Amino acid sequence: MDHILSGIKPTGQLTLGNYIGAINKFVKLQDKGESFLFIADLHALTLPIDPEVLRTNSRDLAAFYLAAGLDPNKSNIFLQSDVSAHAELAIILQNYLYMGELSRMTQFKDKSSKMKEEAIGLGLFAYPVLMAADIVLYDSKVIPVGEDQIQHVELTRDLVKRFNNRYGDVLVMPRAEVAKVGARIMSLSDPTKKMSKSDPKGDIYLKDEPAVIRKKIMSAVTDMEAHVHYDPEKQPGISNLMTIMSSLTGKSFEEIEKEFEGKGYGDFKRAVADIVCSEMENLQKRYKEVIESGLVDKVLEKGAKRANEVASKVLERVQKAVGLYHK
Ligand code: AQP
Repeated sequence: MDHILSGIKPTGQLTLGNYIGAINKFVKLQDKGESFLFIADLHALTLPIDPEVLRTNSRDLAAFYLAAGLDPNKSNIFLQSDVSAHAELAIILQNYLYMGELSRMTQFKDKSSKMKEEAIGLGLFAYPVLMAADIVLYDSKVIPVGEDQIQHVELTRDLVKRFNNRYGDVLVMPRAEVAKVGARIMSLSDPTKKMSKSDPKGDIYLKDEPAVIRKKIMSAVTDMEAHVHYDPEKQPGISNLMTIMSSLTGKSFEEIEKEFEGKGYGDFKRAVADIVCSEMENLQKRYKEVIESGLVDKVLEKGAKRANEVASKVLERVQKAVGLYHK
């Protein structure tokens, strides 16, 4: 059975972008192989975060995974920090990725450009090494991610090629699986920017009340064209709302254009708001049930046990390959 691997950082409140671009995809993929879905808490430490906030976000993320429909019997949900092989493998792999490559990573450039040099931790610079370790540790071929993560999977592919050229077929070559629709949900207030939990302007949060969601969608930035048409260059705001609608209903852009032919943006936004609110209401109801059931800790424990089984074997293979002593 193929292994599928992905993770989300518990750095803030989850957004509709995380839901459409990642969580929903995990749910669809869980019948195609054994999934390893981790809560990337070690990555969350690369920028300052309050310990209590990190703990709450981590539990919330696990609860949202379950609420969205991930089945703990098919998907291993676990904390990255519960599987020490992630950190151990990163220490080895850091020798096969280079400073130039790391300094070209978009996420490092974006985040470090807003900081004073003295405040930039080594972890923020070196996080792609840990990410490469995350990716190769489960022998996964399929890495479902949003568009912003392709660069990390590409870097990992370079590393795998480099490592295997030197040591033989030790690591499995991963490939990013990016959805055709919904791989990049944009901010509602600036549709040229990604909806991002670290940049709250224009976000819809999975915990937002329906009235708040409706207000955000009704005031989403659009354009003067006044017809519902998919054109991300000329009509980025409307195209983004169409992407949200299409991702949550399965309707194609053509179907949406036909449905709203001759209608104004107000009607279209109301329809998008109805769909998002209904989806979020159901999700929030299940999230509450999950939290009250006390299931989260059990699921994390079970997930970590299985993840440790698989990861320790891959780590040992790498240790042997590079010459670390093993009987
Ligand atoms: N807007 C988005 N559209 C589609 N997919 C998205 N993802 C994130 N935003 C969108 C996908 O969610 C997964 C987890 O991403 P992440 O944990 O790296 O977090 P983030 O939300 O992308 O991070 P931010 O907003 O930059 O904030 P920080 O760094 O503070 O956590 C990935 O598969 C991603 O593609």
